[in-house]
Amino acid sequence: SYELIPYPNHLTPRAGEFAAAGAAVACDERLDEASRAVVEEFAVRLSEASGAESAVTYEALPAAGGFRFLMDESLAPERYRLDVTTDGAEVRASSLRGFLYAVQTIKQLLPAALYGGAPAVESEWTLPCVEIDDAPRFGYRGLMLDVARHFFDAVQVKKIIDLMAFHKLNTLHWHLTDDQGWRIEIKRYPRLTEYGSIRKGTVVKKNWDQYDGVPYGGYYTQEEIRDVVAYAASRGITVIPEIDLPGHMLAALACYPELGCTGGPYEVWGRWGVADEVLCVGKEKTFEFLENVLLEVMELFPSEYIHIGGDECPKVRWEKCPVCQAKIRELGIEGDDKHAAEYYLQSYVTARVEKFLNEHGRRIIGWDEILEGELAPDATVMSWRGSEGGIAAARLGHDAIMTPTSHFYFDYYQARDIENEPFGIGGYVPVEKVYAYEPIPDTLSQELGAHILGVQANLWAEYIKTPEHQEYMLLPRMAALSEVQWCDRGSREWTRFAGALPHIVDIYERMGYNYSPVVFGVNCRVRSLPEKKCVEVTLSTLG
Ligand code: NAG
Repeated sequence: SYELIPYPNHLTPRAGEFAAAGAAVACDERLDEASRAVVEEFAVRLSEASGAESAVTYEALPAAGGFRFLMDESLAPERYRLDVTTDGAEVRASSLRGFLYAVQTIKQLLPAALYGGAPAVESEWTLPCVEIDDAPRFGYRGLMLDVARHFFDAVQVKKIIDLMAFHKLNTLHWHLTDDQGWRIEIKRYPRLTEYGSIRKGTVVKKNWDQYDGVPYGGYYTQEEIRDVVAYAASRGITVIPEIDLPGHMLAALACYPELGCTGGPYEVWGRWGVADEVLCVGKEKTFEFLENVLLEVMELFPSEYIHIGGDECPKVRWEKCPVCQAKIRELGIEGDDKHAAEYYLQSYVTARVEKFLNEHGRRIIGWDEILEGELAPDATVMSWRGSEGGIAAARLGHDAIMTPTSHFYFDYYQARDIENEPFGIGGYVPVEKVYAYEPIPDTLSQELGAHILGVQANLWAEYIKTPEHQEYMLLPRMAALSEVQWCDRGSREWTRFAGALPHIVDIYERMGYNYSPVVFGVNCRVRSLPEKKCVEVTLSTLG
């Protein structure tokens, strides 16, 4: 059987097996350095796990036999072909991502012992024969990590990047700034991390009057950021930074109160929710600040897109602020029956920041609030309050990424029995709900549907404090996410997916990740795993 997640879009079963242990690994010398590294890492892993040496060579590619990695420039960058016969396994791809995805598929087809843990016996090191021609449905396959509400260090972020590569995701959206902490070093404004990365205490659960009184902080140096970006790149993953503006900026305001409408004083926030205090956008020095920050951000992140946030920006300060009101008059902004003038003021901010980034060769993504007022000329919309924002954006001829709370807010509970879950923000997004999402609604024509670039899950971290909890919230929902992102409509099938899940969970276990054993809202016993907190329910009885 082919227990693969995400399942390939074209897979033809074949009879027989290829004995992989000790097989030679021959590589086309045209493979670039990054692709070679992926192949070499695989060969080392296979040798270690099987106990038989698989050596990599770059000269004299044999016509058949063993593992053969071939450069095939006719294939699109994310496409790969894998041809396994009883004699050998041949991979064709044209770029790092193609080779990487082929290797992920091969690894999933081998015994889970490849990933560590209890060894398999030598006779088990076989690959089932198969013919695969595979490429993703969507070009944007994202995961967002919130490191502002709780901080996860570079080591943990890399661990999540490995998980993303395992599931063939290609974009990490890094939410680096928020009311509760500024997490990215900006040389020109050292206070942002010296002071703005630390809050005095944190609200206890949802008791809004009770604080733990424990200072909390953390940030990445620019060196660490560069290192994470390079690490992600070597795994085919683009990192998109988010500087959330003009709301969600209390941490920055606490450092530079002159950037607010009231002048402060402000504090790095110790509670959750939406703060009234936002950037004063009537002042030129606010834009000077944003542009200087973004210049350093662009130095660190080579991504085409920069995420500028835009969500949850209350307008109460702007309504009362003489400087903002003067700006509204100066720009000749008027409200209409849909939105007050202050909404158009936010549109002005977004468009102005977009123009600045465009001039530096970058494009913006913003949360769906950027649709309110007037959408900036080239903005991509991230649809989170349902799918409607994405649909509206597509109808306006703009690109969109679907990340509705209903299906992709991985901070929401995945079990019905929340008494036995780690404390969370609320909501209910079980793995089968994630799986059931269709990103392109029938109401969009094929032409407009092409504006839906892909899908992303968001892991907000108000109540997620530890790496274990972070992984628990991601797994196994990330497996379901990966099929929504990768599989064509016709290749997605719950029963087949659920049947492969125990193998994938076995791999999580061996890779040392924490995960939730909950499927269909109840605890599930997963095949071949030690009895943890599991009850006797098998996937087949859940059907
Ligand atoms: C939203 C907020 C986010 C918060 C999350 C919790 C967006 C775009 N904004 O209200 O800051 O952490 O919900 O689920 O999601």
